[in-house]
Amino acid sequence: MGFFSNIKNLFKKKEKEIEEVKEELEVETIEELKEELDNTPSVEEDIEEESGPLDLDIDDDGEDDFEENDFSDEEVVDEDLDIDDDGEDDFDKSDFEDTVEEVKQEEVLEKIEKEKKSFFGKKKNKEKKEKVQQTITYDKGLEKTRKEFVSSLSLLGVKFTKIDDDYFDELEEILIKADIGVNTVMKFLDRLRSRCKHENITDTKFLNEVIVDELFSIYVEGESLTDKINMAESGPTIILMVGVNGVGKTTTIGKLANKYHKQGKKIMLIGADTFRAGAVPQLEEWAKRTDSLFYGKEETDPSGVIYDGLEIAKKEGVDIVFIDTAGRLQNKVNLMNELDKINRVIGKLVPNAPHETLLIIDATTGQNGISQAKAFKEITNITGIVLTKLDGTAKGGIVLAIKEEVNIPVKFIGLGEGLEDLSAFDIEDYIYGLFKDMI
Ligand SMILES: Nc1nc2c(ncn2[C@@H]2O[C@H](COP(=O)(O)OP(=O)(O)OP(=O)(O)O)[C@@H](O)[C@H]2O)c(=O)[nH]1
Ligand SMILES: [Mg+2]
Repeated sequence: MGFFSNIKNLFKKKEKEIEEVKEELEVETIEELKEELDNTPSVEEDIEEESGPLDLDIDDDGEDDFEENDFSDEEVVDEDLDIDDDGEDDFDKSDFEDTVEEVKQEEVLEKIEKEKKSFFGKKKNKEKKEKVQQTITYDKGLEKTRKEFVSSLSLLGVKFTKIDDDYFDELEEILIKADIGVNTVMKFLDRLRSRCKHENITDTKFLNEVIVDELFSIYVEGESLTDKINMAESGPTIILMVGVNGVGKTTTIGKLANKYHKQGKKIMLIGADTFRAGAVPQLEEWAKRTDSLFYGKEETDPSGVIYDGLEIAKKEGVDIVFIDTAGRLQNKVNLMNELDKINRVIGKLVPNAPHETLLIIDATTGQNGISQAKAFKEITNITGIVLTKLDGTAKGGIVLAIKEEVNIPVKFIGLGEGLEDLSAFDIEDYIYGLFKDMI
């Protein structure tokens, strides 16, 4: 049995979540739902708006770091709850006052309980909405790949009723066309063949679910499902963005700045693409749109710009710094030297930084993107990949090829040009987005 032997349940769960939120927001179509959700503030923004600023410390570990004294600190602590503890029944005025205090204290505790419940209720509901928002972003963004994939596979199912070598040959072609990568496809077909044999599957109409299941067992094999961003324990988190020109580095920085700004983080963007004319003002524009601090300079040494920028970031108490670099790979040695120098400067100013070096890959470039990933991996320590423009390609299978051939986690995917069109990579939503019409 593969990893997602319960793939049907996964799909049902996703559909139920979508239906529930659609009902709650009283919208009919997925398009309306997407619009509605894109305009909804994040959990933190919303709760802060309603209850005044709370130090809720909802961080990226997804856990509720909830503390009682997050609520009504003053009411609880400032009350002088001087209940005497001699244990005797000497009733006098001060005892009566004590009883009043006890009642008061109970009321306060009750109030805290209530607020806590309503807070968690709201937070849970919000989280559900955010989850659904992500699912439908994937749904829309992977539409092209899905349509191509599903229609090819249905045609194949019509053409062949029995599984034979010709069937496998045509299946191989379809998978390679989706840019899953030759090695991955070969490995996958071997597993599929052996599973058909073992489970005695001969009819193609039973195969769709097995195909989905096996494809994703390849992805998740031996790996944890989440690919979180490594945040600094103290001081600023430094995220370096690299990649060849035009892949979407600057746009992705804008989207990430928006995402983290909405979570209440103080963001700074450093424009160290000193090479291409217009690159620095382009990033500055994103800084304005996302309320981020900005530092950048054109036609100078990128390491110097980063040095000055990081000094400011430290002084200003910035939480996350994104550094935009120039995308040039004409000369591997030059690029390697430059990235080495950049890394040295960053490490000197902020120990253990950069905390992430994200390589941006344009999904529409297919196998070329895989070669870029391999080349960059040799040059510098890439900690994650952002796969952009998945909305513009029918080759969404590239996620699997990256996993198989490069073995660097895909951390985010770009699914459109807008500020909200970026999602943390989520294998379940990815499967759903690719195959929901097939199961
Ligand atoms: N459809 C779509 N377009 C995207 C996505 N990400 C970026 N783009 C577009 O890709 C183009 C290039 O994006 P940039 O962010 O300027 O790319 P860059 O890597 O910074 O480019 P250089 O600075 O020239 O190296 C822009 O038109 C973006 O709007 C995406 O996820 N989907
Ligand atoms: Mg750029």
